[in-house]
Amino acid sequence: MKTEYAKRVYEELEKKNAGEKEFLQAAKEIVESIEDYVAKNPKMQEQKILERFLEPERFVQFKVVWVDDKGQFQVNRGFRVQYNSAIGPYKGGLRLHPSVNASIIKFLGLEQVLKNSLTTLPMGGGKGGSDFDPKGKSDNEVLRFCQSFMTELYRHIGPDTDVPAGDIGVGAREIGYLFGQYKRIRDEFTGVLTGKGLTYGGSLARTQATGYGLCYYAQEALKALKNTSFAGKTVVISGSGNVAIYANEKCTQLGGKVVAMSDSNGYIYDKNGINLDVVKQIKEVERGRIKEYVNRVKGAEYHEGCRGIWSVKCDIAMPCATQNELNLEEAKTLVNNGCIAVCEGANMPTELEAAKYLIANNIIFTPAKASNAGGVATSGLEMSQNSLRLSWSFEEVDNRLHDIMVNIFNASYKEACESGNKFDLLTGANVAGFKKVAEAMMAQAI
Ligand code: NDP
Ligand code: 2IT
Repeated sequence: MKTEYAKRVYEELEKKNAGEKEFLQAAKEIVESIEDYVAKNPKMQEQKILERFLEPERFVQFKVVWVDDKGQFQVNRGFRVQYNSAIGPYKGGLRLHPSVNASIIKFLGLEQVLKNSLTTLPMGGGKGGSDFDPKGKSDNEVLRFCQSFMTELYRHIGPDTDVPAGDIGVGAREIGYLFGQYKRIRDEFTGVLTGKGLTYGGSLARTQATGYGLCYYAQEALKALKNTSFAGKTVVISGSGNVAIYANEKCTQLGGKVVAMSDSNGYIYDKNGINLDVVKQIKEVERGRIKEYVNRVKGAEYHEGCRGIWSVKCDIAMPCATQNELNLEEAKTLVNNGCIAVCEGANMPTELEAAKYLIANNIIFTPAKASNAGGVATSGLEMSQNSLRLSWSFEEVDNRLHDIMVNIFNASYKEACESGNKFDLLTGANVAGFKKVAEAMMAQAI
C-alpha cells in the first residue's frame, strides 16, 4: 500500500478482524487497487469512505439444530452477512461446506458488493451459509437441515431486503427446500431466493449463467489483449460443480478443448477432450466422484490430489472450484507450460501473489468479481422477471447475460487502461465496481 490513509485503514482492519485470513486477503487486494482512485478524491478520505465501505452493515450468526437419519441431534452454525445495501437489496449466495466460518462469509460478502455493482443491476452485496457438510448426507437429512436453517434465516431476508441464492453445496435441490420453508413460514410467494426451479419462478439460463458468463468475459479479454479466441485452445478447468460444468460447455461451443477437470479428491485428464455428458451424469445426477469418469471413458486418466491439475499443459486455465486453489508456484508452472490466460470462475481462487505475477507477465488474468458475475447478474434478471410476473425465453436471458458480460469487460478494461496497465483487470474491476458504491454511499450518508 502506498498511501498513509490506506495503510492506516488496513492496519485497523487487521486488528479488528485478527485471524480472518480470507477476509483480510480480499480486503487487502481491494484497498491496494482503489487507493489511487480514493487519493484523487480528497472528499472520500475526509468522509472516511474506506472505513465505511469495509465495515459490513450487519452480520448474523445463528444455531442450526437438525435430526439425522439415526435420530441423533446435530448442531451447525449458520451465517448471513448483509454487507452493503447502497445500490440495492443485499444479494448473494449461500454456501454449505465444512470450511465455512466468519472469515469466509465476510470475504465472499465483500467481493459480492463490488461484483454486484459491476453487473450494473440494482443489487447490494450479501453472503451466507453454514459449516454443514452435504457430502454423504441423505436427501432427507439435507431437507431437515435446510428447513431448520430457513427457520432462522427467514426473519432476516425478503424480496426487497435480502435475496439469497446458491453457491458451493447449494443447488436446485437446496433452493427448493429453502424456498418451500420460507413460503410456509411467511405465507407469501415472492422472489425471496434466486436459482429457483423453472416450475416455481426460476429463470431459464440461471443454471448455466456463471460458467457461460465466464466464457463471454474471457472471450472479450482474449480478443482485446491477445487478439485471439477460444478456437483451437486447450483448456483446464478445476472443479466439476455448477460453474465448472457450464464453463466447459460454453468454452467447448466456442471452439476450446477441455482436457482436465477435478473435485477435491483429484483430477481427470482426457487428451481427447472431456465428455461433458459423462461428467454431468456423475456429478449432477449421481452426486458421485470425478474419479468415476475413468471407468466410463476409455483412455482417460485419474490422478489423486486436486492441485496437480495445474501441471497439465494448457493455453487457458479456469479455476472454478474454491478460494486459494492456485498459488504462485502453480501460476509459474502454468506460464512455463505456455498458458496465456487464467480466468477465474470461483471466488478468489488465485492467491494475490500469483495474480500479481500473472499481471506483471502480461498473462490475461480475469478477476472473479468481474468474470464470474454472470451468475448473480442472471439472478438479478430472475428478480426482474419475478417482479414483472412473467418469464423470458432462454435466448432472451442469455443475450442479456452476454451484453452484461461485455459491458463488465469494457468497464474493467477501461479502468485497467487508465491505471496504466491494460493487463491489470484486477485494478480495473475493483475501481469500476467501487466508484458506483462509493458515490451511492456518500449520497445516502451511510
Ligand atoms: P459446486 O458445489 O457446484 O461445486 C464445487 C466444486 O468445487 C466441486 O467440484 C467441489 O469438489 C470443488 N471444491 C469445493 N470446495 C473445494 C475445496 N476446498 N478444495 C477443492 N475443491 C473444492 O459449487 P459452484 O460450482 O457453484 O461454485 C464453485 C465456485 O464458484 C465457488 O468459489 C463459488 O463461490 C463460485 N461461484 C459460484 C456461482 C454460482 O452461481 N454457483 C457464482 C459465482 C461464483 P467436491 O465435490 O470434492 O467438494
Ligand atoms: O458468488 C456468487 O456470485 C454467487 N454465488 C451467486 C450469487 C447470486 O445471488 O446469484
